[in-house]
Amino acid sequence: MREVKSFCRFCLPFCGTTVTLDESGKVHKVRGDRDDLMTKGYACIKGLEASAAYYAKDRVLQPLKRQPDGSFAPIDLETALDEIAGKIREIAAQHGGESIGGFRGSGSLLNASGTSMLPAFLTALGSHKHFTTFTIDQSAKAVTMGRMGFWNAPRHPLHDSDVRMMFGANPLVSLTTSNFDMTNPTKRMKEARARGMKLIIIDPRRTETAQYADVFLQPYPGEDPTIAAGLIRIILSEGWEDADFCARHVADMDGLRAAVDPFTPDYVAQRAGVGAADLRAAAHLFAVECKRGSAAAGTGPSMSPHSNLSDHLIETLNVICGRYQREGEHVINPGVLRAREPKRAQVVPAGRWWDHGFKSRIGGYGMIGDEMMAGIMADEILEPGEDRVRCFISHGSNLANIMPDQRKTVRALQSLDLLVNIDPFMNETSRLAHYILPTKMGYERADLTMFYYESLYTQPYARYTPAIAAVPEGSEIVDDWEIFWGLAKRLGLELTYDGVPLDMSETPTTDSLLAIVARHAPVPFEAIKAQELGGIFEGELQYVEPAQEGHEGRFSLMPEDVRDELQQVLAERTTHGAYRSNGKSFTHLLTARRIRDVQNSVHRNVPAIRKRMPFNYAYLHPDDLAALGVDDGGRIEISSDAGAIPAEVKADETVRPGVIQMTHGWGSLPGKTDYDRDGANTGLLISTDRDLEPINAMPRMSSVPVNLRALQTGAGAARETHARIVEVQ
Ligand SMILES: Nc1nc2c(c(=O)[nH]1)N[C@H]1C(S)=C(S)[C@@H](COP(=O)(O)OP(=O)(O)OC[C@H]3O[C@@H](n4cnc5c(=O)[nH]c(N)nc54)[C@H](O)[C@@H]3O)O[C@H]1N2
Ligand SMILES: Nc1nc2c(c(=O)[nH]1)N[C@H]1C(S)=C(S)[C@@H](COP(=O)(O)OP(=O)(O)OC[C@H]3O[C@@H](n4cnc5c(=O)[nH]c(N)nc54)[C@H](O)[C@@H]3O)O[C@H]1N2
Ligand code: SF4
Ligand SMILES: [Mo]
Repeated sequence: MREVKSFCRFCLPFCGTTVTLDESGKVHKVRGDRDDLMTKGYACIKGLEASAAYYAKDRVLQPLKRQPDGSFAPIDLETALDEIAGKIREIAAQHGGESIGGFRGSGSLLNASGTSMLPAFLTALGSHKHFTTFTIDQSAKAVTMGRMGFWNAPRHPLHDSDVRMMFGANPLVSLTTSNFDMTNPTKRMKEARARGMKLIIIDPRRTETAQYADVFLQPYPGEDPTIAAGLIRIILSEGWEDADFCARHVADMDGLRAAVDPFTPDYVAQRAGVGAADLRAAAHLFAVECKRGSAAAGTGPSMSPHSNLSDHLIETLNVICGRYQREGEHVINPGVLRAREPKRAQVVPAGRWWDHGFKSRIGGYGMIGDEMMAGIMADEILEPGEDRVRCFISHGSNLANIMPDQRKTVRALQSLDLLVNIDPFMNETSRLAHYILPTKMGYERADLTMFYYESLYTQPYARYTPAIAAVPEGSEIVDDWEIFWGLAKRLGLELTYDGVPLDMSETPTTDSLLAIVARHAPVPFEAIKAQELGGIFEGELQYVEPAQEGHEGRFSLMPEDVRDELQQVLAERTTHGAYRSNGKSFTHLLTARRIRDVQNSVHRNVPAIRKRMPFNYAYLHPDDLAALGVDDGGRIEISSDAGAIPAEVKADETVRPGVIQMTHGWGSLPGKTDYDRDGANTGLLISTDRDLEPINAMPRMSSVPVNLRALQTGAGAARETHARIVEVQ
C-alpha cells in the first residue's frame, strides 16, 4: 500500500485528497488532505467512497455494442470507432452536419482535457446542435448579462464583503453557488461570520445555509420576482440606493422605479407569504447597514417560472447598490488558466447575443455562446424535418435520467439512428445507447482543476494531478479525448480545440492537451505541474482600470421584455393551496433540492450511500403529513399536469408547509422502474411541451404545481400500493 496526493474529480471543489493505493494501483481508500491549499482536509462521503464507485458492479470496462435483441456485447474500441465513424459519415452525407448533435453533462464539464472535444467535433462537422446542462441550470445569468449589460470588473469579493444575499441556493450542501466559497463552505461560513459578515437567505426551506442567516425569508417558491421587485422598491423609495453609481451607469432608473412601484411591502408580503417587516429588514441590512457584498440566485429561482426575470431583478439589487469593484481595486482572482483580460470600471452594454446568428427551427430559439437550448433538445430529435437530429453523442451526461420531461427525452433517444454514450457506467442512458464507450475515472487520468469554474475560487488557484491509479485489470478504457480524436481522424476532420487548431497528423497526449488548456497561465504549464499541491498563481497583480475614454455603455435595468414580464407577474392571480396550471388545480408546489449523498444521478451505486439514502425521499412539513394522514415513512403519489410518481415521505420541519421537495437523478427508465430499488424520477412531472421560458427555453423544474395522495399502507394494502406504484411509473 502507498499513499499519493491528488484531488477528487466528482464535483466542483475538487477537494484535495490522500489516496491509498494497493500494489496493483487500485484505489483502496481516500481521505481529505489537510495540506490542501483550498479544501484543507474537507471531503464528503461521495469522495471518501471513491473506491466503491470506481469498482462498482455497473462500471463498464470495455466498449459495448447493442445487439438486435437489446443486449450488449463487447466490441474492441477501434472497431467501435470504425463503425460509429462510418454511420456518422453516412448520416452527415445524407442529411447534412446539422443532423449530428451532442450534449455535455457534468462528467464532461469536470474533465479538463476532454470537455473541449465535443464542441470541436460538432463544429468541424458543421453542426450547431451542441447542448450542455447549462441551459437546464442557471443560464438565466447569461440572459441577465445579455439584457442588462454587465460591469466589466467583478462583484465585491467575498473576503471583504460585509453581506451576502442568496435566493434559493444552499452552498453548504451543494458546494457550488457562485456567490459563496465552494471549498469547505461550512468552515468558510464560520470564518466569514466570525469577521462579521451578514447573511440574508431567501428559501422556502430553512436550509443548512440558512442556519447562519441574519435575515431569513421563507416564502412560497416561485415568488422571487415579487420579492426582488419588492426589495428594489423599498431601496429606491427610501433613497438607499447608490445614487451616484446609478446616475453614472444606469440608463433607465425612471423605468425601473415605475415598473416596481406596484410591488409594495404589503403586496409582496401577502403574495410571497413573508413578513413585511422582514422584507424591510432584508433591504435595510443589504443596502444601508452593509456597503459591500452582492445578491445572487442559485437553482431555486433559476428552475422556477419567470427564472430569467428573477435573475434580472436579483442582479438589479447589485446594480442599484453599486456592488461592483471600482477603479483601482485589486482583482483578487483574475484567473489562472483562462486568458486574462483587463477589468475596467465600466458597463458592457446589453448584447442580446441570441438575437443574432443561428436560430433553431424549434420555437426560433437562438444560441447562448456556442450552445443551443437543452429544453428543446428532445424536439430537435423528434420533430420531422431534413435537419432533424439523427445521431447523438452524449458526453458525461445521464440524459435519460436527468433531463426534464423524462418520457419525451427517452422517446427521443430511442428514435435516434445512432446514440453513442461516452460514460464509465451502465446507467439509464447507456441502456438506450447503440454504443457505450467507457472512459477512465478521475484518479486514473491526468487532469487540471476545471478552467470553466476557476472564477468561483476566492484566489487564483490551479492544480495539476498526474494519473495516480491504474485502470481496472483487463479493461479497455481510454481518456475521453481519445474517443473524439479517433472519430475525427477517421472522418478527416480538423479540430479546433479550446480555440487552438490541432495538428491532426500528430496524436496528442493528455498532457499536451492540458498544456493547451493552461497556455494563458502566468507561469508555464511545467511550473504548475511541478507543484504537487497546486498553487496560488498570482502573476502580476491585477487592478481595476479606469473606464475607456468616451465610454458610454450603461445598464438597461428595465428593457421592454423585462417590463412586460413583470407586468405579467403582477397580473397573475395566485391562490396558495389552489394553484392553477394548464387548466387544472393543485394543492402543493414541488421544488428541487440537492442532497449531500449523491451528485445528480451519480453515486446511487455506492452501498454506503444507499444505506443512508435508499431512495429520493419527498420532504414535507409534519403539518402537511398530518393533513394528508400519512406518517413519516409512508408513501404518497405526487401528480402534476405532466405525470405522476410515487414517493416515500420524510417529515422535515425545515420545509415550508405547502411545499414538497424531492431531489432529481433517481428512478430508472419509464416502465422499468422499481421504486424500492430505484426511487422515482422527478423529470416525469415536468413537461417541455409548454412552460418554457423565453430566450433560453428553461423548463419549469421547480415550483411545479402538484397534488398529493396517500398510498395505502398497513396490513393487506402493501400489494395494492405496489401495484399503484408500478402503474404510476
Ligand atoms: N451534494 C450535491 N451537490 C451538488 C449537486 C448534487 O446533486 N449533490 N448538484 C450540483 C449542481 S448540478 C448544481 S447546478 C448545484 C446547485 O446548487 P444550489 O443552487 O445551491 O442547489 P440546492 O442545494 O438544490 O439549493 C437550491 C435551493 O433552492 C430552494 N428553492 C427551490 N425553489 C425555490 C424558489 O422558487 N425560490 C427560492 N428562493 N428558493 C427555492 C431549495 O429549497 C434549495 O434550498 O449543486 C451542485 N452540487
Ligand atoms: N428534475 C430536475 N432535473 C434536473 C435538475 C433538477 O434540479 N431537477 N438539475 C439539472 C442540473 S442543474 C444539472 S447540471 C443536470 C445534471 O445532469 P448530468 O450532468 O447529466 O448529471 P449526472 O448525473 O451528474 O451525470 C454525469 C454523468 O457523467 C458520468 N461521468 C463521470 N465522470 C466522467 C468522465 O470522466 N467522463 C465521462 N465521459 N463521463 C463521466 C457519470 O457516470 C454520469 O453518468 O441535471 C439537471 N436535471
Ligand atoms: S465529491 Fe465530495 S470530496 Fe469529491 S470534490 Fe465533491 S465535495 Fe469534494
Ligand atoms: Mo447543475
